[in-house]
Amino acid sequence: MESPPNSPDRKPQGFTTRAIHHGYDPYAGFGSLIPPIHVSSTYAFRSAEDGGQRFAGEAPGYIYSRLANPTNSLLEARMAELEGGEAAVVTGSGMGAIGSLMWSMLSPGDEILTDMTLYGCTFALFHHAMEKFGVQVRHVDLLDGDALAGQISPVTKLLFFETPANPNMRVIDIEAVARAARGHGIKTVVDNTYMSPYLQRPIELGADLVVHSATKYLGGHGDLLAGVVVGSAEDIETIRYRGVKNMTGSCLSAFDGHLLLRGLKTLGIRMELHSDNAQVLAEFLACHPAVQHVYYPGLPGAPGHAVAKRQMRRFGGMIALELKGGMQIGLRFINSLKLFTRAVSLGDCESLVQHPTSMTHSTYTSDERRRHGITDGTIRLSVGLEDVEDLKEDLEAALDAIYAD
Ligand code: 3LM
Repeated sequence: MESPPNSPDRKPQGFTTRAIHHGYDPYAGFGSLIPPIHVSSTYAFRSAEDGGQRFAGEAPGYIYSRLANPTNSLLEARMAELEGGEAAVVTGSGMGAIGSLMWSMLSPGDEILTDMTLYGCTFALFHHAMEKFGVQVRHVDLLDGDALAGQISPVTKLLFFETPANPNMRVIDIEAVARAARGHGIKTVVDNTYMSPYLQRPIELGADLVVHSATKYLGGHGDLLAGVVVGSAEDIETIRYRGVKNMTGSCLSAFDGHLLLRGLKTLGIRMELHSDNAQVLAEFLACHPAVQHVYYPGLPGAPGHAVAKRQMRRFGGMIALELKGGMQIGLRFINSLKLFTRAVSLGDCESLVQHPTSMTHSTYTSDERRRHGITDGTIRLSVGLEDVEDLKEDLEAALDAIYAD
């Protein structure tokens, strides 16, 4: 007799099967194929004592949706499964996830080590908020395998990085860096937003915690803001009850939890198509005479190509480029595009283009951007799911217009 879909004696199922089915039994309850959206903000206690016991963690049951919600619990179980962690907590945005993690795990006097390049608001959280409350932030070049050991001190608590990094596509060797950090008793946190668990699973490579802006590929349709942290059951409990519940209040609406469950079902096929399209466009851009540099780990000559091949399934949908002539030409190029939409965010079906210096990374001063490897001429493309010939034609027309001048 065949064992039921989620039974432990079944052989591991593929990524997309789990993204569609994990943790939900359609035969239970009313038999609805699609999990219900639980809209309740609060939950009835059977007795005063039952309520007290739930608060004390001595009885099971929901209390209030800022702590946990049944729709979001399913999403959390699915995200933990897909990232290979024990548990997960979902939040109201990616910054809600990163903030809840940081505020609950760090104290004044602690130090966090991080790579040179970070998404603009993460950089601002670290330098404009955490430092204000006595947490030290130090940047290390994590592309240099030996740099980390020399920077760790007795107050270092966390190591945080994005790979590939937003916006310059630096590829960090997760396994090597996590091994070095673990040797010093430090937890490694990876922002996996650019990849999604379909393309890269940092916990399997030794990281302790993974964060996402679920606004991006996980949702996949540009219609919600959300975040998630995945890690050990103990760390997630701390982040949920100290960080989300008491410090940030950054909980997720069950309606958005439902949209995320829907988004996850097509994550695998979307990431395949994002990767197919981006590879074609990166190769096209790399050969165009108007282009100075293309940063895409799927190009054989790219600096992170060897590490990327080892730790990613495919190379994803994000490309950074610089044009000959720098920022002014770059802005003209952005303005000439017709199918790529001028907008921040990423991971949507629609292809997007933006200018990090004046947009996503304007939280850095120009001096900081120079020191952290973000050039003014950088243009970021989030390659969507449109037909690749149409995208190529759009890029080609905009570039040819510039090159003809
Ligand atoms: C962006 N990024 O366009 P939310 N981590 C990474 C991210 O790229 C982001 C977050 C966390 C962009 C958003 S800029 C105003 C728009 C690697 C977000 C934060 O809080 O869900 O936006 O995630 O690069």
